Amino acid sequence: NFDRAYHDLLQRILDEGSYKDDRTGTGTYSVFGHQMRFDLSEGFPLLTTKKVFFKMIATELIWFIRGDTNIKYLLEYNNNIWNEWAFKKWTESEEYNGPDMTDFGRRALKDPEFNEIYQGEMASFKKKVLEDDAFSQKYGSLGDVYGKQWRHWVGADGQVIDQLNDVIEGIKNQPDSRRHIVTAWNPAEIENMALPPCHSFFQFYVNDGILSLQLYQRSADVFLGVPFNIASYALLLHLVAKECGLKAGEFVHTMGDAHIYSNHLEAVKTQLGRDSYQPPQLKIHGEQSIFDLNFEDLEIEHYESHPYIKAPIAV
Ligand code: DHF
Ligand code: TMP
Repeated sequence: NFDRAYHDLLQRILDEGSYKDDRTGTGTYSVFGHQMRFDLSEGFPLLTTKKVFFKMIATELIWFIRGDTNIKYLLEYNNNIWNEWAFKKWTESEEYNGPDMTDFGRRALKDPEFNEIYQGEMASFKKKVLEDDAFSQKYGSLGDVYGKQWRHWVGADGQVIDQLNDVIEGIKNQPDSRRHIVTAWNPAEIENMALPPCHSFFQFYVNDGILSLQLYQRSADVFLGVPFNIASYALLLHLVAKECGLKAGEFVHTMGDAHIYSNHLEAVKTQLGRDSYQPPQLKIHGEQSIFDLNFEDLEIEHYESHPYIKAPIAV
């Protein structure tokens, strides 16, 4: 049962987690080192004890696969999950001359008057990214994040490495290899990223016609980020398995700093009080390659869930 593994992690952090301050100034309870396993033959691991939006997960993954790092693509699907980190770069730039947006994430939570102003600035930022090409090229970009590293890793001599394509060729041609790896953690380019990769490194494993994937996630926001990360990598495993003519096996989710933000505790307790439903099923329509996939080719069937639980994201 997929929700069980997730609830066990939430409960473990509540029982054993130690409190510490963090970069965002919010404070977290955390454990270091945790692993969950999801056998995809049992269904698709979209959590059922709160509603999780598959469309956001799928459009974000397709955006990574396209090698895109600009939020414009996400905004075209009304996907707002990366806005704050592009907005931060914009408001810290020399060209920005609107109201002071220092520490906007935390201020918007405690100051209603500031929140109004922030919402207005964010709305005009989104509009400009969608409508003004020159602006979006400059300020819609998150820098050298996932899509860049997966598809266009630049080596020391300027050679461009397509890690995702290479790993797929590797799985097809030498399934027994122990080198089926994609890494987003490029130390030389961390400083050019809006946020250093959280889901940083993954490896595939083939046995008996079954493909498995293990992810190393260095930092895990267990209430908001992790439900997305589980579904995203489960979807990636399905897509790569299909591409290689293999069956999707296990998604192994290994985490470093697994934390619950102090302002998510109430939400976590609500979720822990709920019983799970049967997991939904993923349908991939058509026979196109993983590199030509559109959101419209994907479908989640029989998704029954408890209601959405809203919680603030730490920026
Ligand atoms: N920062 C932090 N502090 N936690 C994160 O999980 C995180 N994730 C990022 C970027 N920075 C982050 C990228 N992924 C949401 C989910 C994943 C995600 C970013 C945001 C999120 O806000 N989810 C909400 C609403 C989603 C929606 O807009 O519909 C949720 O309740 O799941
Ligand atoms: P950090 O860079 O200081 O670790 O902050 C990143 C935060 O974002 C941290 O709470 C983990 C969270 N996060 C996820 O949990 N999953 C994700 O996919 C992303 C992008 C971030």
